[in-house]
Parts: sequence; structure tokens; C-alpha cells
Amino acid sequence: MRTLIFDTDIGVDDAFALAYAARTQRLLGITTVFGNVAVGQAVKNARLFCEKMKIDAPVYRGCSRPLALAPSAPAKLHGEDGLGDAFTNPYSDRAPGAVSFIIDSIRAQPHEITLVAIGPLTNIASAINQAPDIIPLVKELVIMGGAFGTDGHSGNVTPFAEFNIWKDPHAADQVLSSALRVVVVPLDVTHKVLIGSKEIQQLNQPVLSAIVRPYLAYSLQKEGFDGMALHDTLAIAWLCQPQAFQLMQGPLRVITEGIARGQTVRKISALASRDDPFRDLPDQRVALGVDAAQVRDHFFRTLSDQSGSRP
Ligand SMILES: [Ca+2]
Repeated sequence: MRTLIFDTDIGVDDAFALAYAARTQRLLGITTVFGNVAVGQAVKNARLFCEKMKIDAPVYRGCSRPLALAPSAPAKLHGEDGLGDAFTNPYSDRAPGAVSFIIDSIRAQPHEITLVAIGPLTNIASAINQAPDIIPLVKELVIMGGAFGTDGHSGNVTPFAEFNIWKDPHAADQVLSSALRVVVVPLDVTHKVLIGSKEIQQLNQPVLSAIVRPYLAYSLQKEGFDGMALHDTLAIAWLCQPQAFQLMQGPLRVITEGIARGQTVRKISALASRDDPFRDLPDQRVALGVDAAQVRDHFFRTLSDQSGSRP
């Protein structure tokens, strides 16, 4: 069990990941960021979901816009409120600052805290820019984001870019090229771990069943699939079942401009090049293969255990 700061633009698949994390890890805090929803809505969503699922973790308010790009509209497939418009939300959107919480926590517990980032990487980039001394003190940063083209999984916003990275490519490039110890869980693997709508019902989790409805309707209409990819949940699966993932190692960057904006790239060229954008960058790990059955099995067992105990 690890001590986590859970960084999220909380929409539907984030909520599944949070439920999974709450049953398998120690949650130090939830830091919110713009993305699936505006950051104020993310604060409200995190509080509402924690109340409904009896999760005890403080919520912090993070960045409201990308580092360099103009803000773009939130995603709509998670419903207007990001959680399927299933509940009225009485909570305030005010909360203490996420970036200082991240910095202070890592300084207070060096080498103990794992960051899980399942939204745009703006809070993480801001934290390491403001306090570079925390970089070697982070135990690990697990990112759901990016796409490297395995089996055609190259993007879900554009043919090149995955949503979290596309929303703030400059932040993602700074984070991936930093000396943080990173594991990237990209679309290459998240698209291989699917859950059907009947299976979601069988979890017997009424809150999850309620928030997922518009998301499933969108998936059925757009992709003809009555279910969803678990996406953000795979970042938690890495913590629970690392043996289920096949990793590649090497330096990573993000394209920040042009038609491929938001594309995650890894060094694959064996030729010597004159200008090398990967020069002197640390190796990062990226998951390009997954044992989907193993991940699904642990997720189902954990979430369908009504005692709420930690398996
Ligand atoms: Ca997310």
C-alpha cells in the first residue's frame, strides 16, 4: 500500500479510479485540475464523490488553465457536471491550493509519496517549476496519459493526441523530460482493459452505476460498444498489479505545436542525429503491454467486495 496524492480532473473514469485507489492505497489528498470539467467543478465533484463513497480525503484546488495554451472547453461525454449529472451537488468550489499542498507534502515526507496524475499535468508541472527540490523526493509519478501507437492506439482527441496530454502539452513535456521517476500508462494499454455495462451493474456499486450512464450511452452511440475502457483506473492498477504490465524504457517528449500537438513521442531512432531533442534526458518507463484479464480480475474483486475491506 502506498501513500498517494491523487491528481484528477474528476470525471467518470477518474471516479472509478478513485474508488479503486481508496480501497487499495492510503490517500493523503485529492488535488484537482481543469480537464474533463473546470477546476471548480472538479473540487465539487471530488467532495461529492468522496461523500457518496465514504472516502475520507481532503480536497485541494489546482490549476484552472494550461501553462501556455488558451483554455479549451471541458469534455462533454461525462455529462454537464462531469459525473453523469446523477446527483445534485451542494459543495463549495473553494479549497486550499493544490500546488502548495503537493510541494509541502513531498518536502514533509521525502521519498514516501506517490503522485498519481489522471488529468492534464499542469499541477505537477507547476509544483516542480516552483520547487525543483521536490523532484528527487517523489517516490514515483504514475501518469494516465499519452498514446504511442501500439495496435493503432495513437490518440483520442486527434489522431496523434490523448486528451490529458493534449489539454496541456507544455506541462506534459516539462514533466516527462524532468528527472521525476515516471511511469506512463497510455492509451496503448488503457484501451485494452474494457468493462461491459452489465459488469458495471454486477459490481453492485449504485453510485458508480448512476454516474456512468451518459458515458455508456456515448460509447454505445459512438463506438457501438456497450461498456467502457477503464482508462484512469489503469494508473491504480499499476500500483496494485505491476506484474501485469510490460514496460519500455527511454526518454519521452511531447509535441507542443502544429498538427501533432499533444503527441507523446519516445526515442526509437537508432541513428545518430545532429539535433537530438532527447539529448541528456532521463529514461522514463511507459507501459505498452498489459495482461487485461489480470487487471480486470483484481479490479472486480476489489470493487465488488461490499465490506469495503482492503483485499
Ligand atoms: Ca481524468
